[in-house]
Amino acid sequence: MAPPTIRFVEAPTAAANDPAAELAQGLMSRPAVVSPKFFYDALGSALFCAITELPEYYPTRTEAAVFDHHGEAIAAELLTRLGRAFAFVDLGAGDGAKAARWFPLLRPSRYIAVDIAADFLRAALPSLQQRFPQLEMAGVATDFSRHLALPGGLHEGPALVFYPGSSIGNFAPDEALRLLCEARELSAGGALLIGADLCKPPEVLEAAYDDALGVTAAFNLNLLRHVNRVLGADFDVRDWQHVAFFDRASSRIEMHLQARHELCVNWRDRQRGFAAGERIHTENSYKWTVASFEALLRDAGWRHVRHWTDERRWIGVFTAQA
Ligand code: AVI
Repeated sequence: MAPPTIRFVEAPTAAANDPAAELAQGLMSRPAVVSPKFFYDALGSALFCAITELPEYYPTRTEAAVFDHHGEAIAAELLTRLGRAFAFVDLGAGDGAKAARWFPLLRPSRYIAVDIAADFLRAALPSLQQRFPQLEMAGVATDFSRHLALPGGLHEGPALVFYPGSSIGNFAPDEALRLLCEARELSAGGALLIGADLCKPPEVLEAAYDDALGVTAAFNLNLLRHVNRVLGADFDVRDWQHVAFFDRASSRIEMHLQARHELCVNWRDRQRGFAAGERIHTENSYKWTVASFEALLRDAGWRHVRHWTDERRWIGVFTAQA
């Protein structure tokens, strides 16, 4: 029997409609800021993949180990919470590989891959469909960083919302709360499976975001090339330096780009001067405790929160019921 056809939907959000205007506003603010979503052009996505292979960058392999060691227990807990046929909604799906490891254990009735990168989804889903021909699949290209909702008609009944990779850490706590509330509504009485990066010694964190090979520095600097293309700006990456540090008060890694000398950046009919040492804030990566993340989930209305972790307690994998 031929596999079902894959439905693709592009659902632009108001925030994503004018990336040039968003960039110009961020660059003109003081201090200047650029959203981390501008890391992920084709080269940026490849550099992020390289980061996940670095010895210093523990989150990806640690989460994978928690999934490997506790997969069956996690699946049993989720199936108790879900109870009946459900859709598997994969936030930030990429190539769907992280989700696919759960299909044999959870047997969802439908897979909905959600990602900002439409081309990537279109390229990745057909080979996933070949591996799982019984599973109905849909791809939704949308930027859910400001608002998470799916277009109507994609699924009926409950959904499992899957948000791995500790990407929730790239949201400030109030934004994370908003996203988790929206995820609960989207799940329609279903469940959540999410990974969060936990607090650990600052030197471990700072090495993970400022690695010896300079891959994270390249990832951060490459954002300027992406900005040049989107905005028509004239950033020269050689004028800028990667900076990453742990801010204990806000329990977050901050990444910045710091001007090596006084300079001026131009785009269209505008310009922005930077003093030597002035920074552009490009990313926050919040680190949670098990208790603070469980409290966040409960504040977002999730119930029956449980967690699994690794021996060092570096990554938390949480399940919850809507
Ligand atoms: C995607 N996100 C969870 C990564 C993180 O660890 O915050 C992005 C990243 N930034 C620098 N290295 C990795």
